[in-house]
Amino acid sequence: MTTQLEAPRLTVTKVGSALGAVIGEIRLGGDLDPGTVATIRQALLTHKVIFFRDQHDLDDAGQLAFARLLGTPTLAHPTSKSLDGAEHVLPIDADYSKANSWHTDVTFVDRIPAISLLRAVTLPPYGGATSWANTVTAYANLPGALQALVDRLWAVHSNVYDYAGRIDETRTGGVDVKVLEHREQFVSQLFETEHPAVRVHPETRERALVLGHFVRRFVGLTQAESGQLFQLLQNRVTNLDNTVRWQWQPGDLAIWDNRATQHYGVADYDDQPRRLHRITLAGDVPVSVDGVRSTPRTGDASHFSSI
Ligand SMILES: O=C(O)CCC(=O)C(=O)O
Ligand SMILES: [Fe+2]
Repeated sequence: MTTQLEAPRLTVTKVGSALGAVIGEIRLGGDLDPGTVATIRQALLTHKVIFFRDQHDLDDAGQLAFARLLGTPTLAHPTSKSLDGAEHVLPIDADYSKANSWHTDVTFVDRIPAISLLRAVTLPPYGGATSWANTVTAYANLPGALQALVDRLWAVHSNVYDYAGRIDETRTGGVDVKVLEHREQFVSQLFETEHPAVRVHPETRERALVLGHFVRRFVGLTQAESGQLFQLLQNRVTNLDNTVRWQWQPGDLAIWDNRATQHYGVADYDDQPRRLHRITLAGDVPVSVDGVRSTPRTGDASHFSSI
């Protein structure tokens, strides 16, 4: 299904029933007119992740200029290093880390980024797709009894999450020093935040599950109980029927609503180079269905993002 929208020639083509659309007939940059920007923004809210092909002229500066039309860029990351000389650009480089675990970006702070923009820079000859899942439909499709449970549930998110598998590799000498340095920097400052398990999206008013790999446990439950409940809910999010998978090509840019999705970088490209550049836009502090805002427990993220 392709829809012709008001802005001249812009096309929006769904790529799956759960989420995702390709926007065609557009050259991205900082010079788009307000009508086109509004159309892109509406497509993002509707489809949750939108894809643009053939943006071969887009560099870091162009990605940033376009990003500014959609919101206020955050620093690249609360703890990880940005690209040299580009404080808003986070390199996602397989040499340092692979995001092959389902997550929403930066949920360990109170001010979770609203939107992420990811641009292909270096792609492997095979593999390396990214998948996204819709956290609004995941909530909507829960039976009423489970909705009632999660509506009142809160979770502690932290940047010190579970990476035991990689530590094991370290013991046997299997991990590169660059990976270890990146990991140390990632956890160089501890952040812990309490978020509601369900947030009300500030623009669409839709209810969305707030989970992903930064969840440490649920408030009031033991670690073991938290693990079981987390798995039940997280399986609802990442069920394949609730996802879309994108095979990157040179010139691609993906934009996702980080308030309504999780994503996963598929690590099926062996040790070939893969690099993408990410910019995140500032987002609100989540609000629960009964109007209570998330609260930081440890760490101050005000340097990272304005609210
Ligand atoms: O490597 C990927 O495909 C996903 C990277 C990621 O998690 C991100 O850009 O936030
Ligand atoms: Fe991510």
